[in-house]
Amino acid sequence: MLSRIDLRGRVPSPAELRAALPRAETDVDVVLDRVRPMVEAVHHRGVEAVLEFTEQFDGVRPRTVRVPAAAVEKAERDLDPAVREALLETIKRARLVHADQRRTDTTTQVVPGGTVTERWVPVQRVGLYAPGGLAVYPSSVVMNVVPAQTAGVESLVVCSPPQADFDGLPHPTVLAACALLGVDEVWAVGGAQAVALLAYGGTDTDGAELAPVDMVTGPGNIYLTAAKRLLRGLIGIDSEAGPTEIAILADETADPVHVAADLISQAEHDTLAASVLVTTSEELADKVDAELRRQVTATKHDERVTTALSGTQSGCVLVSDVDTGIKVVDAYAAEHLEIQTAGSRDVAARIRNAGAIFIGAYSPVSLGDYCAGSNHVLPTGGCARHSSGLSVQTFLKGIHVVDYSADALREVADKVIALANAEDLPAHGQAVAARFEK
Ligand code: HSO
Ligand code: ZN
Repeated sequence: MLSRIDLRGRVPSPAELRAALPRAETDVDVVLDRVRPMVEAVHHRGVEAVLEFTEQFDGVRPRTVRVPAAAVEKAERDLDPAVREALLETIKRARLVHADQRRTDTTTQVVPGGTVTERWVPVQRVGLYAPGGLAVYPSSVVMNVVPAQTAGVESLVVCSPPQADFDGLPHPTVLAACALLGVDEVWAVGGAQAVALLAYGGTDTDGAELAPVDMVTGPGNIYLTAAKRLLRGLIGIDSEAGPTEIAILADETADPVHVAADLISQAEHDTLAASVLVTTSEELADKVDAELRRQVTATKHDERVTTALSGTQSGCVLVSDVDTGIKVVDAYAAEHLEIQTAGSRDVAARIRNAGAIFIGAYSPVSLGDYCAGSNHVLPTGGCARHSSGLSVQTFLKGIHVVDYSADALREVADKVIALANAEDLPAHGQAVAARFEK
């Protein structure tokens, strides 16, 4: 089922590995030209343009783009009790973990009378995106809202596309999740037009104002990602989310039933999702293949899963030993990495590149998707080489606060003047010298 790459007997270089390893191709560039005029239209014509795109892409025209408070409250009242309990547990665990991420300000005394403080300040207003359509993820509302709230973001707005089946409102479980989190500003808008509306702000059909945001986070389709790329700078963004990925580093001690189930779990998201097994054991690889065939027939989204597993972005890599396996998964830099080997904690400690790591037989990615307390908005497409998942830190900015006395400045004045002259910027030096001239 999974195509095989046999690297046994070789230790390929990182560059060779990058070329050899499967990866989904999602080229945001190709849709930029289509998205640019949409962003412009929303910039100039606001909600009127938003509603035109909404009718075109979502097949529905909401009466107001802002979701009435009564609809958010009703969605919470109508929520299935088991889902409510599960969401509350997810929120509780996520809050527990994210509370520990809060940074404290640090003050460094550089010289007597001269200090630099790094002050962490939350972004003031943030727009959080929750996808709709094929993917309706109330869990992602939690994963975006909790770190933002924990960081102290003052003003939060959630956007999610209106659904024709729900009278032009976003999906009710998304609305209910907002209510449970205490978010009352929700707008029924999706895709590229959502990012543009958040960035520029606008006036609703009934006169309600959407104030522009400073930052937009949350996963979405390729058009939303293109809009984020176009508007980055005017607004801050999280990393560009691509199709989900799971890599599993396993040896002969791994249980093929678990390995297959976990590979299928993420393949369920998308036909472009990537499920990659890296193993030292050919026997395990064979057993996982047999298990995949057995389990796929029993799974609900079997067609989507089969397409994802047999796509070129998925595969099984055979390696001679765990050391080479570590090199392979480091080069791949998966969004989610499971370690199912002997001594899995020690192996995990040696990993450099992964969005999140799941250790041993009882930490599957699905746990992290919902109830581990960790965040599930994670870097994809190899971005885990340089970026982190969503955290409290995403919503904080560090400000350096410089506080020097006259004596402390005098002591270093000649150094500032020397460097300013070396850069042919003498007025910089003069700004210091002027303070000590009579
Ligand atoms: N695995 C997805 C998140 C998710 N899974 C939401 C289920 N719902 C990306 O980390
Ligand atoms: Zn998932």
